[in-house]
Amino acid sequence: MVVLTGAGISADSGVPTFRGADGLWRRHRAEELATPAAFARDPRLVWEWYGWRRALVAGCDPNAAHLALARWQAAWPEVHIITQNVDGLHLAAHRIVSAPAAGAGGGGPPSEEPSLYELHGSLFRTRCTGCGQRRESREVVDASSLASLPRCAACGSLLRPDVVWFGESLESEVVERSFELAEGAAACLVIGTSAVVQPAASIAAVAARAGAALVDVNIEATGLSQAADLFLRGRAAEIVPRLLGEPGEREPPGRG
Ligand code: BV8
Ligand code: ZN
Repeated sequence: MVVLTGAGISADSGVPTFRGADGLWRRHRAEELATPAAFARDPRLVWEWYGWRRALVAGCDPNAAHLALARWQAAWPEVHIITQNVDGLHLAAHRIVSAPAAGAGGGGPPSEEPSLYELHGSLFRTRCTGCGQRRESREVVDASSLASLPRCAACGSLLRPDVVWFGESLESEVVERSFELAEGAAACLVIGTSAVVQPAASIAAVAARAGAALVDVNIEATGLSQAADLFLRGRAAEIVPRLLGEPGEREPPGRG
C-alpha cells in the first residue's frame, strides 16, 4: 500500500495547511518565500518564515492519523509513506510507535528506518549553499539580521532550509522510488492533500492507472476525489484510525 500525505494530515496536530482558511500562504505568497529567487533576494525574510514554522512545528505532536499509519507500517513492511510535508511528524510517529515498550528491559535492536519518503525535504535540516553539506538542525533560528543567519561550520557559507522550493527539482532517487512504488501498489491511500502540487500529486494518478484501489481522505473534495474509488470526507485524525484499525484486525489491501 502506498500512502500519499499532504498538509491536511498535520492540520489536526496544529500545523497550518498551505491553502486552507488559516493557510500559511494567506499571510505570505508561496512565490514570495518558497522559491530560490526569494532566498537570493531576501534570505533574512525567508529564514524568518522558516524559523517561525520550525518553532511552531517543534511544538506539535503526531496525531491519531500519523500514529495509525506508523502502527500499520510496523506490522506490515509493504506499507510505504510518501509525504509532501516537511514537518517531520511521520518520522516522529514512527519513533513513538517503535520505541521499546517502557520497562521492556532496554533497547532491542534499533527499529529500522520506515519506508518513508519526504518528497519536499524537512524543516529540521539545513543545506549549505556553498558546499552542499546537510545537517539535522532543530535549534531556534535567529533571523533578526543578515549577520545572525545560520552559517556552515565547514565552509562558512550561508545555510538554507533543506526543503524543495517551487521551481526546484525534487531528489531524483526519491521521485523515482516513489513512482516505482506507485506502479506496483495494490492500494493508494491519499490523505490531506489538495493534489495541486506536482510532481507529488501525480503519484496517486500513476497508482490508480496501474490498477491500485484509490482512497482519498479529505475534509473537502479535490480534483483527486472524483477519480478515487472511495472518497472519505472528514478529518484525517478521525477517519484514518477507523479506516486502518489496529494491525491484525484485518489484512492490508492487496494481500489474501
Ligand atoms: C518542479 C516545501 C521543476 C517548501 C513545497 C504551473 C504553473 C507554475 C508552476 C507549476 C505549474 N505546474 C507545475 C508547476 C511546478 C510547481 C507546482 O506544482 N506548482 C503548483 C503550485 C501549480 N512544482 C514545483 O515547482 C516542483 N518542482 O516542478 O521542478 C523542475 C523539473 C526538472 C528540473 C528542474 C525543475 C517543486 C514543488 C515543491 C514545492 N515545495 N513544500 C515548504 O513547505 O515551504 S510544496 C507545499 O505544497 C508543501 O509541501 C505542501 O505539502 C504542498 C502541497 O500542498 P498540500 O500538502 O496539498 O497542502 P494544501 O494546504 O494545499 O492542502 C491541504 C489539504 O488538506 C486540503 O485539500 C484540505 O482540504 C485538506 N485538509 C485540511 N485539514 C484536513 C484536511 N484533510 C483531512 N483532515 C484534515 N483535518
Ligand atoms: Zn558549507
